[in-house]
Amino acid sequence: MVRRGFIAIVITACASLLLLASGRAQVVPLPANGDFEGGPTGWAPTTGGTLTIDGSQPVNDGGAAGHVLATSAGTVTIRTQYWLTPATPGNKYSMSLSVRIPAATITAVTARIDLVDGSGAALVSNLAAKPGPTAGYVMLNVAQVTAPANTEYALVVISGSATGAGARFSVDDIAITEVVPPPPPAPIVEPVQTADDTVADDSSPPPPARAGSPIRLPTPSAGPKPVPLSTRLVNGTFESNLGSWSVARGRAWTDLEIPGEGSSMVLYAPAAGTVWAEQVIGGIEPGEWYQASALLATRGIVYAGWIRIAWYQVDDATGNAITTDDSFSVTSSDDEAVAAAPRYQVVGTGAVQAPGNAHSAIVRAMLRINYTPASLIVDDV
Ligand SMILES: [Ca+2]
Ligand SMILES: [Ca+2]
Repeated sequence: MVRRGFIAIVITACASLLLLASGRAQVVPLPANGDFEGGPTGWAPTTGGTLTIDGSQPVNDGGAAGHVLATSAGTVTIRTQYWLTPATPGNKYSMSLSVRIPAATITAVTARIDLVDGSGAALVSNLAAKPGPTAGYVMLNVAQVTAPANTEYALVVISGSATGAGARFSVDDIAITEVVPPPPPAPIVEPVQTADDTVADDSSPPPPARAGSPIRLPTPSAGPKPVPLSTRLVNGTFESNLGSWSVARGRAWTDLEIPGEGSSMVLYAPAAGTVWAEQVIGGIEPGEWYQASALLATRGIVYAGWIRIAWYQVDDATGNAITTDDSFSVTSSDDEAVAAAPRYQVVGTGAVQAPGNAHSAIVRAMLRINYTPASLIVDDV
């Protein structure tokens, strides 16, 4: 599957070589709503117990997490509906999630990513385990695995070893990262653009969907032009400091970070986890096409920085989101974190259709880090 939609607008030839050398990473929009904000969507029946998705137990972020309760001693397992997460042979997949084991009645939680064929049979797997109990939520990382030929989907399996009925653990923020291998040396990105040029260029098409993705619908070629949510946002350029934005976890401030862009938001994550800044948008037309984009740059080792649209049924974006749409993500490795020239990238959701019952949305700039503190520079949302 060709990932045509990756909108890396590379500022310098040097940066483009870096990008080609490291492959292209994105957080796969997990159809199984890995943050559990979309209710039971995407989860298959639980074996050995029950799965409750709400805020009745502590959550890692948002309003809900997945709470797994064992009904007997042994293994209690939740798994995704694998056919909702297409995967591509040759691409590399890794996974992170947050796990909370409140008591020693769960002796360990294991998380597994299976790359499966069209019938759901596993071709290759990788897993990570976390012994319990844990002090609050801790991050569990499943190492990268390469999808073999015949791979069609990725399946997420999370199990707890229970000493008896009533043992419980919680899961939140499951994210799969897909790395597309570098393409064969061919078209070198020409370029040298200023940040201003890249932002002014609205003519480039939005990233198309992954073929077969049931989540992100492709833009009908002759269909309506998506409404840029930037036209609905207040202070998307951060020229009024953080006015109209609210910050969840982490911290944010504004500073002169990108030449020619004036004031930008610096979204800072002090420890491993996900932080974000968000703004509510009312007056969403159900079924209308929208898009959101932003100019992003990383500071430090960033696992992923991206833009998310969360759709809500009520007018004021309260309660649980119906579903979410994510842009491609920016990332930076150890090497890139110390690169002299900062890279700026425009990422967007592409044209996405508001659910038929959506009346409001929240646009979020999201930052996930796994290690040391890092920042995401955000502008022109
Ligand atoms: Ca959540
Ligand atoms: Ca600005």
